[in-house]
Amino acid sequence: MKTKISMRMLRSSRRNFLKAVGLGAVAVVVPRWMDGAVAAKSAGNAKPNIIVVLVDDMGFSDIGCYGSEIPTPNLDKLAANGVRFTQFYNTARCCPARASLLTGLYPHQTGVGHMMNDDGVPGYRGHLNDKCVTIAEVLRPAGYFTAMSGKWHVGQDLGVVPWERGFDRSLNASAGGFYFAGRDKLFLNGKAIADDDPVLPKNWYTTDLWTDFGIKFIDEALAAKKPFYLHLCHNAPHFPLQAPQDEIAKFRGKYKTGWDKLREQRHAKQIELGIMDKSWPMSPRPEQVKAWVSLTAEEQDRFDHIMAIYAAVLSHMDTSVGRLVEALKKRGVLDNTLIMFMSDNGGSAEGGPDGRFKGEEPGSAKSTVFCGQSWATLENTPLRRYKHYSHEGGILTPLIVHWPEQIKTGGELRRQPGHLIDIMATCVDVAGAKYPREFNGKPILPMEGISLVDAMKGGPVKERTLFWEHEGGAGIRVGDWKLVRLWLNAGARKRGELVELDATAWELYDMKTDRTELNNLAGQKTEIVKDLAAKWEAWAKRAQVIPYPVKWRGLSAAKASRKKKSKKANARGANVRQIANPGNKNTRDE
Ligand SMILES: [Ca+2]
Repeated sequence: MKTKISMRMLRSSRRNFLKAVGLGAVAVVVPRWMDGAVAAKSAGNAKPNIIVVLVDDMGFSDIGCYGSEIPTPNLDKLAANGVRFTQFYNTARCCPARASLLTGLYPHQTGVGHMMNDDGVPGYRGHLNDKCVTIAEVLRPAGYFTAMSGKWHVGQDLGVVPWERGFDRSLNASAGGFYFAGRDKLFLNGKAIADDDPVLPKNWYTTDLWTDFGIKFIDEALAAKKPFYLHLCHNAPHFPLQAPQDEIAKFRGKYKTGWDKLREQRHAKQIELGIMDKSWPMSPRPEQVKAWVSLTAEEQDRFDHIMAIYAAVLSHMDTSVGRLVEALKKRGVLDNTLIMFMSDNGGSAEGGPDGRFKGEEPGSAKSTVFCGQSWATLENTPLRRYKHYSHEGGILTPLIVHWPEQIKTGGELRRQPGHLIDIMATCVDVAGAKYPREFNGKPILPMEGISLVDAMKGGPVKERTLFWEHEGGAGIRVGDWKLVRLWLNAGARKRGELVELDATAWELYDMKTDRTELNNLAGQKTEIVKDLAAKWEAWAKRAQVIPYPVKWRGLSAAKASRKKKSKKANARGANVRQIANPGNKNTRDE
């Protein structure tokens, strides 16, 4: 009955709509973009196209419209004509973030709780399982042409590939971490192709390659007269950082200002833009990161060169976004295309405080350059911590949303919290698609996220609880309360980023007054800590976060390290835990 009424209201667009969906008299879900006034305007138009542009290891403050000095005019333009979210979250690491984005579930529910190793327990199989569906698998039956280009990283080596998970077209690599030929195998629509295959441009650079094929696939969609979903996953700006030498040269010398001053500059710009509140102080420079002025001229030059390469990688990525937007405009489909731009995790401290600067001609295919912790501290201004962690520096990303037909209030900020799990629900909403209960005869878990369409337009989002877990590090957010812990975080310990004795304890922060997580209230608000910790524990069980893999090498190493630290702490009579950590008991069984 509801459907009938809706369809009567939408009489003028009914025929086109049904034609587009490829359905006859079957009951359909009416997409909300056709509601009321929108329906009149959209009558006769095609369904909206959707593009997700995902970048890799980019920090919260790295683009101009979020405070950076790196020129990103094309992204800034999208922001000026669209909206920017100030509290949009990812899941702190490449594989889990991609799994979550593609499926609308928490990563562990899809089997990708960590990276691409099959660790034998449901949350850690190293590939997307059969309890989830990808956005492509959901939008294809709704009439969409589905395409992806770039880094896949949800289990190709274990047999989970884009062309079998809903994508009509794909040019992809199994993982990322490369910019030039010779580093990883490419697959075009399921077929492995040589780096010099004639179908590819000569001397390709991944950022351009993914965009070029994205545009090519869009052309195929338009020729097929279908709306499209494009999943465009850049390698940029993940290490090893590589970019054309003339572009690197443009930034050489500019980073001799150093991370201390640049952090202050970015922070001031964020306050001016309204991205950050001036009452939230900047997180202090971590003790592992040296004061810029204490470095020798030679050290400063080396660091300047590293950051010049990073800036060139990012700036090139921005140019490619500009080319994509221009291509949409030329084809007359920009206004009816929802573009969402985000990063899979925060700036990366991998490589340690010094980063890495090895090989011939830094920035070339023969070099290995990592920003490292010192520059990552700038990338995540003004937040604490990095990729891997559930503190804001690890999980907060810019989200730029551009959709001229629907978002008319260009340049505004959206302060409602959102998460990668929301992208599936948003796509389902925008496309008028139906999220399945079963797929290929297998029951599918319900979506965890909510549509952000109302939030994009300035409306509220339903209050809900958001959760994080990665390598034992964890977080939960309810309203403005955020409980977060470092705990085992095996990789981080190995890299020497964690110096805290008391890494097992939960920390509690009020996100309204303390976005930079500097005032830990766990000792004062013990009831809230207890309540949120119990909620986290219940989620961890429900979402396959636990049991942790018995032989998970990271956890084993961390456990050993934790025991060692514990012993030392006890010898000194220190109180190792503020509260009992319910997660611990699950690893005692190892
Ligand atoms: Ca990443």
